Amino acid sequence: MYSLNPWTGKKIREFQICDNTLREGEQAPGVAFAVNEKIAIASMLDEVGVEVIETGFPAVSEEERVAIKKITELGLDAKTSGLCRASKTDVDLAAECDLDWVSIFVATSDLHLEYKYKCSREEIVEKMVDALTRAKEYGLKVRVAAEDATRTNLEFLKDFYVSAEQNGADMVSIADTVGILNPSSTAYLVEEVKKEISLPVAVHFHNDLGMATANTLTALEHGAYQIQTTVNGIGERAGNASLEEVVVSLRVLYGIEKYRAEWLKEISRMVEEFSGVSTAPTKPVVGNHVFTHESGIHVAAVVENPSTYEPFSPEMVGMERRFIIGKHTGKKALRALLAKEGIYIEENELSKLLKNIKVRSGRFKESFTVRELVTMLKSEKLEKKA
Ligand code: HCA
Ligand code: CU
Repeated sequence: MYSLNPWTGKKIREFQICDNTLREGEQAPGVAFAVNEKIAIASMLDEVGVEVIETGFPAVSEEERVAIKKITELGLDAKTSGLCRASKTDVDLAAECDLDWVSIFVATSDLHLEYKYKCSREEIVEKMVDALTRAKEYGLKVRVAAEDATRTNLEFLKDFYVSAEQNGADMVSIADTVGILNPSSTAYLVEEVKKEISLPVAVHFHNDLGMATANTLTALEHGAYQIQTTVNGIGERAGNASLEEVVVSLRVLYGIEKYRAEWLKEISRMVEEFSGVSTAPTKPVVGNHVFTHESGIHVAAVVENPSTYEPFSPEMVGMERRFIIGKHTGKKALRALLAKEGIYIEENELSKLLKNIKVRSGRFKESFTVRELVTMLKSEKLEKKA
């Protein structure tokens, strides 16, 4: 079974989402989720239907392990995972948390080997194999992730994955740690890795160049199995591929409806509140401007048929459509918006009203929602103030 991109004919075969908000998202500057917040986010991710939840980084603290255990005890449909360095101690700590999966990550690029670890490629492979072996002894499923994979010598990267496969890994993972791939380099790299190994391939994209969502979809088209996301795209620096963008793109571009998109606004709001990281009004899918129309030309058309200027409906993602009346409002749009509220005014009154609105919005940068305008009309405040 696969889904088809109607424009390109590219197919997406079976895949899963691993959401990383609770681990990578928490690495965004200043973010630290309380235990009850982690539980609430995990439960909501389960509602959305992601297949795997990366619950945290067990070695971070005792408190982190308590939070992870509470999540694993919830009995969610989603599988749980936790991040470990390539260290037996990290794996031992993860093994206390009743997780399904561990993600063992280690950097593979010469840059990281020289400046971070100060060790050789061979030593890195050895460390990874030691940690992997330990995790398999605990009966855990293991995803072996190459950090900074996208700046790693390709031959060495392939050897690294082959070692992981030969030593019992269940999945290998490409981390675009500093976000330097674009869709065509993503396609190339995923295909090269898949030529070498038969394990499922995971991908983890950072958004430093704004490519994370596009790369994620491209990786799927080229055979990646697990894609990683975070809610609102929060994560280190510019963050990661965002859950909302990925879920909606899968629906709009490929007709994949296995995730409950109607929870996306709710989970976005929740993560905004708990993380303290606010979402830009222009943020795709969940930003406050995304279903707000002001231009007269647009409003008049949307009143007739919303799909003229909306690629997907606000209801699909738990949002609402809004109309703003201001400098760019036209007479036709204003008449239509008022008619929707049961208000009909004569032509010359309508012209006067529109003139008033334009003067006010030009002078004072004011704009109104339809409800505000109706209230003002009823109390005649608009006339008096202008
Ligand atoms: C990090 C690690 C990681 C790991 C990704 C993964 C990355 O640098 O914090 O689990 O695949 O981006 O390399 O988030
Ligand atoms: Cu990351």
